[in-house]
Amino acid sequence: MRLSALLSMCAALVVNASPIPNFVYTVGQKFFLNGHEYTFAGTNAYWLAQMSNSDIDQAFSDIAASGVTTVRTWGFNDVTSVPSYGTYYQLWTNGTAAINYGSNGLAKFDYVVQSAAAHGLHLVVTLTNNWSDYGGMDVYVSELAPNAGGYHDLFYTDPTIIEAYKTYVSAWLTRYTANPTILSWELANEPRCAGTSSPASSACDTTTITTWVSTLSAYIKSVDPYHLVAIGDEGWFQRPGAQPYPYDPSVGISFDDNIMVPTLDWGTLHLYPEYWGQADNVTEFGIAWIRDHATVQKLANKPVVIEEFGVTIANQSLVYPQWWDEVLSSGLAGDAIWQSGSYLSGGPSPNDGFTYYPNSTVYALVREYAGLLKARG
Ligand SMILES: *[C@@H]1O[C@H](CO)[C@@H](O)[C@H](O)[C@@H]1NC(C)=O
Ligand SMILES: *[C@@H]1O[C@H](CO)[C@@H](O)[C@H](O)[C@H]1NC(C)=O
Ligand SMILES: *[C@@H]1O[C@H](CO)[C@@H](O)[C@H](O)[C@H]1NC(C)=O
Ligand SMILES: *[C@@H]1O[C@H](CO)[C@@H](O)[C@H](O)[C@H]1NC(C)=O
Ligand SMILES: *[C@@H]1O[C@H](CO)[C@@H](O)[C@H](O)[C@H]1NC(C)=O
Repeated sequence: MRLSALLSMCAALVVNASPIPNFVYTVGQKFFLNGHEYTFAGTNAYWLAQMSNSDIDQAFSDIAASGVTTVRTWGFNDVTSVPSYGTYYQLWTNGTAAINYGSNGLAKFDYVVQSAAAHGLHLVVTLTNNWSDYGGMDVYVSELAPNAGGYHDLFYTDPTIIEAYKTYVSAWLTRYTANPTILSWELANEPRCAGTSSPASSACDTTTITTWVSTLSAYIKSVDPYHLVAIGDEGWFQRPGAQPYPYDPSVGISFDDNIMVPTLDWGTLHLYPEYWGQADNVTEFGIAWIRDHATVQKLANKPVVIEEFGVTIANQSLVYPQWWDEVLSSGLAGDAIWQSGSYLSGGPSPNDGFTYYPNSTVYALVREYAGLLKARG
């Protein structure tokens, strides 16, 4: 543990020795851009690439007006047949993937990047999903290891799947290597041993995902040394003793271990207390969750960001300010609320119960707290 902490500090120093102009980089627990502190005040909008170009512009315009600097969005959609509508990046046929470079594929994402830049925003791009929304890990497993028991965690260990994922990731890395609008790549949204439609094998434990994170983040750095890399995980702990479930050694992924991987630049956590057995205690649980990750941020000496959070059962306008206050006072590097909404040409953008729109109380709070985070530094 000590050695890996030391290695990660050395890696940080090497990166910081020559920051690339216009690329966001890290020094210790903070983000920087062109020699100035970069405020990671963010939001999520996974659906951006599914919209028309004018709707993408509208969404980024609303987001920029809320004062945030950073938008997290999906860089994946794996399909097994061509959809009648919408953007996809990889079409699977009988175990072979074809990357879609067309106007409903990576060329569409070019517009997302272009519009983000035009609105002065940076992007965090996540490259696959634990969940089966937009394909994700289970598509790789069913296409490439159809007779191996269907275990979700084959995604992290099967050599053919690892190569296929590297091939996909490299298409993104090479397309955007020189593009500073991308702040960071993320390996996966919410990786865990178990999947939506597939179980975990008995072999999957925390070392499974830590090893995968180590391999894949090193691979990304080898192809694209300019962009930051994070996981995109929920920040689960593996703490001994009687603990609330997100601290409990049952989920199979360890924030304490993963943050020490030298080729990871920053740490991520999510916060959904009502889905994590904490429905009676959403505010207090969230405050403790943020504080405990800020403690690890200091130990690891890397920025840590609460890059998704939400609650539906309580008044968001009362809960979120208490969570943001803890971000500010704990020193946690940044935040990104789940999720931004806009009124678009075809109606409101998707609302999963967490979406805030430009005329809402939460939108005004996003703006206020983005300003407070910038002022804190
Ligand atoms: C992956 O997806 C399914 C969601 O149904 C869950 O069963 C697993 O816990 C897993 N984790 C997530 C969402 O990160
Ligand atoms: C895929 O496999 C099925 C069943 O073997 C076959 O019928 C089909 O032609 C194959 N499709 C392609 C595009 O190879
Ligand atoms: C609520 O969460 C906090 C932080 O985890 C904990 O200290 C407290 O005991 C919890 N309260 C209840 C009633 O569960
Ligand atoms: C939620 O809190 C906000 C801000 O305190 C308040 O304006 C609003 O009326 C509350 N809404 C409900 C439904 O309690
Ligand atoms: C916000 O604007 C939308 C679309 O114009 C409208 O339907 C909604 O009622 C408004 N909500 C509030 C809280 O003003």
